[in-house]
Amino acid sequence: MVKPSKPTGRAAKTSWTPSPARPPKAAARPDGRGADCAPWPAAAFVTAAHRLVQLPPDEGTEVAVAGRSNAGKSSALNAITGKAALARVSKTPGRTQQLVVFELEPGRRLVDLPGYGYAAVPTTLREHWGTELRRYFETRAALRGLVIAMDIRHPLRDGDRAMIALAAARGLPIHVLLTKADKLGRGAAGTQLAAVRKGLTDLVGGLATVQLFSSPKRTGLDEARRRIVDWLADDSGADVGGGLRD
Ligand SMILES: Nc1nc2c(ncn2[C@@H]2O[C@H](COP(=O)(O)OP(=O)(O)OP(=O)(O)O)[C@@H](O)[C@H]2O)c(=O)[nH]1
Ligand SMILES: [Mg+2]
Repeated sequence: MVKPSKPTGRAAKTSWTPSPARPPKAAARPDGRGADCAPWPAAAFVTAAHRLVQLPPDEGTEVAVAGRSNAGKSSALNAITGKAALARVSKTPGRTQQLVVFELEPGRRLVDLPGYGYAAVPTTLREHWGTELRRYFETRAALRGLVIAMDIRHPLRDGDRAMIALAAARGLPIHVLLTKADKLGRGAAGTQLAAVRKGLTDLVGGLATVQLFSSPKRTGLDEARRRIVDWLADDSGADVGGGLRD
């Protein structure tokens, strides 16, 4: 067996050379396409709105994020923005019952919609959000797309379908994150991904896309970020009923 020789001569003078086995970390890129970079270093909470009139002015662009209670929406928001404490993660379902607005950069927002499907939310509050969300989708000119977090083990429930219908009624693109993908094996996750893709195609044709996602394993971050970056960059005007009037 040949022993590795000690560094001598010229090689010994070199204090450090990068090992080809461990390439340097990818630099952060503003478009979210880096290996594991946060594309919005200044992402910050703006407001929690109980009514649409409390939202920031309907200018710039925004992406709505929806999901059943406990689907992993807040965890996904934190992972995608690279800010561990941006949205509140809870073990108690049904905590987020407001429109929570985060600004990623000036004029580019994420809007965390109230979680649905949680029985303990009072009926009056549920009705309130039924009405407000419908108006939000019908009138919000800045809205460019809808991200829906669905637990990979329980996808496409009634609430998810209702959200999809709201977005599709306006021709808004939809991107589904199959969250908690780490809870299934690779094969089962792939099977579920294919089934949901088929279900979405049956519902809204080419309007919806879907991917695997896991917050703790950081699976699917780049794909999710890319989708959001692309939507937020769309500065074309939206064809809606003229913004909020009250
Ligand atoms: N294993 C696993 N657990 C997750 C994942 N995402 C979220 N969780 C856990 O699921 C629970 C709910 O996560 P949240 O991110 O608070 O879910 P949410 O959809 O925002 O819930 P509400 O706002 O209460 O409706 C927490 O205990 C998280 O740690 C994931 O990708 N994998
Ligand atoms: Mg939440």
